[in-house]
Amino acid sequence: MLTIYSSDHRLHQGVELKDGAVSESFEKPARAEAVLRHVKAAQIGDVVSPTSYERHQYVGPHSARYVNFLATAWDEWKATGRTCQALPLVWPVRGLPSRAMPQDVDGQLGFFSMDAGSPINAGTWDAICSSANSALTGIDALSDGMRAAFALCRPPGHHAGHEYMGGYCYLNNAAIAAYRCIERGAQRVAILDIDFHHGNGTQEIFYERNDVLFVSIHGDPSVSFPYFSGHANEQGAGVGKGFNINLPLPRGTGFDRYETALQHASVAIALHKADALIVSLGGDTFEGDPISHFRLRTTDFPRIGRFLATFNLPTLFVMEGGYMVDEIGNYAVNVLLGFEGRA
Ligand code: SP5
Ligand code: ZN
Repeated sequence: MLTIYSSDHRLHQGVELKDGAVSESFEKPARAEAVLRHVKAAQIGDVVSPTSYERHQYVGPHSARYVNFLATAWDEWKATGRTCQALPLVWPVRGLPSRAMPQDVDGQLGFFSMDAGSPINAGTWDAICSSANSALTGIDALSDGMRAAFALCRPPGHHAGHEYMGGYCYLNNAAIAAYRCIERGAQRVAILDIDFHHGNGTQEIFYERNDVLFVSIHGDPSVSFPYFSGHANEQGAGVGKGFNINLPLPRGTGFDRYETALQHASVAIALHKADALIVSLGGDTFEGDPISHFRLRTTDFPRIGRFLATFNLPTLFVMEGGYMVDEIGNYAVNVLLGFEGRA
């Protein structure tokens, strides 16, 4: 299996509001470095750098004005005289009348975000481009005939919507890869999201489409981030009705219940007759994750990988969350080893 990784992710180091104080984000560079270490130790295959792609490859899943905002926000913020990270402070919630894009960066930060979890600093744009380019390079490898690839993306992507960042995400790497997959000739694509959190951004981007099936197994949004997306009754709209499947699970979910959800997902994926599978792979389903509450154990991860291999599809794994830094590489790579029949 090919792994795509760029050290550019280190250019992005964010802050997060935690228990009322600004501190280092759970989503930090050491995460990707831990995963890379485990990839190398497990000899999972070659590690290559992403190819460069033009910015227009991000447009479609995202709006042009949102991509432009991401590219220019730091300079605009700096021009106001500030050197700290850029964070939103006001959002166009229901009840406020205007949906017009504000002209200054403080307003735009709120306009283009769902939460304050995605700060922007000097290196953010380069890091998020390399992350998206890793997913694009992976899907191109599949389109060229490779069976499987692992895009070791950081920052993650699945909370990023058509026109918003949030939940540590900026560009939706999995969605950008799915668009590219169709551009390269696929008729149908399935995206399976097994990060602990609901992939609200991916859901939004494909909600009205019947060629991209989105299936997500995640913590019940009534008690888990992102709270406002991920319920079972969100099933797609228009021709996309039935092509969005949410499988929310309660606090404390262990492998028994998780496996039942995986089986449910696999029936839907088989029926879709997809040409390729994209897996949004989060390690935050692990029992020790500091911000999540499933109870999967180390030995459960190879079982997930073995299960995914039975779909018999060209498969791109895209790294999403997972915050127990020392262990995250372990479970991500255990899924890949299980997929390859080596664990
Ligand atoms: C990609 C991804 O996994 N994003 C997750 C974003 C979660 N952001 C909200 C974090 C809130 C953590 N609060 C939990 C406190 C537990 N002590
Ligand atoms: Zn997550």
